Amino acid sequence: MIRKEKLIILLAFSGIVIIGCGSGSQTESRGSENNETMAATQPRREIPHFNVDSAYHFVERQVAFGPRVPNSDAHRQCGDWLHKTLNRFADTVYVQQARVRAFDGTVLNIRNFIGSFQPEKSNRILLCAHWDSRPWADHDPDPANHYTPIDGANDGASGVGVLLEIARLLSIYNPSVGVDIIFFDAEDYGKHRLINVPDQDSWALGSQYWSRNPHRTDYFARFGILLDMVGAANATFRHEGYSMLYAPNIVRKVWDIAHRQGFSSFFINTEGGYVIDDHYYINKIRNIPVINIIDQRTHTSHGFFDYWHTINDTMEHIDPQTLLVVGQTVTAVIYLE
Ligand code: AHN
Ligand code: ZN
Repeated sequence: MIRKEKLIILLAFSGIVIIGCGSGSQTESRGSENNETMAATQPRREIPHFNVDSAYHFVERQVAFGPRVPNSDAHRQCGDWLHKTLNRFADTVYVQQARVRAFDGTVLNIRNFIGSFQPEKSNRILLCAHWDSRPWADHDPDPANHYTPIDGANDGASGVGVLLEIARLLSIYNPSVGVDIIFFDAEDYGKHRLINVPDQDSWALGSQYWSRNPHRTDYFARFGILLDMVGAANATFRHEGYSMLYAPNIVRKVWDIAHRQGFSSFFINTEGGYVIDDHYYINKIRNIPVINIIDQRTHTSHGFFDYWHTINDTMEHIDPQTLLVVGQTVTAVIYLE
């Protein structure tokens, strides 16, 4: 029986605080003292069963904090919970803390959480999602809600919930590759639809920061997968534009595996639009081929699910079936490597 020891390393850089370029500090803790999560010693080729009830519960837990808008209490509390939860499962957890400036001048206190599994391996894959939620429901049909923060049950929490369940599986069964799970902050603080300012690089502030300041210098992963909006009923995952531009072979690999699992009605072989999202900056700045598994629709004006950036992006519109097909597909990708 292998019991992981706990060791906490604090790496806080004090000094001049440069807002905008992002001032930061990093905390690293290794190991876990949870008896339930012992790492296996032998790599496992069999694909473990993705527990969708567990994933659903992880989505619920995040939403229960309230809208996870940067600088809010709910955001801080959810961040603390994510840190604690990731620490139960991962071998090493890094917390990257920074201040970044939003499009409207607001200085945001952000944290990116990185959980590493089998950190000694150089053959690695990267999985990520954003954990913040949007401060404004600027696509709500009712203008009275255009400045109301959203729950982000699908837009944010769904991807994190799926990845936490995968983290739990990784704590039990070792795949042959090393895995890093990153929860990015401040993805959804992008320009408000009704505020007339440039929105150049206003989205994905946490991943932009990480791409310029990775948790380990010269960090590399062979490929990465971003999950965004993976919890709505009847989701359709198409070949997103930047994923095809930067990592077409990874798109094919993942869609093939999804089809082999019987999920071809969700993972459709159709061209999607180009979405500026966390994967775009990792591709552009860090040169790691990262794809986006993102629900894209043709019947809405914005190209996303019906409740996108509305106050109705809530728990009641999360469909476990979608969490399952995405979770089981990504699990298969990892354990087939
Ligand atoms: C743009 O609308 C430019 N990007 C959408 C990225 C996003 C927002 N993902 C979730 N919420
Ligand atoms: Zn969003």
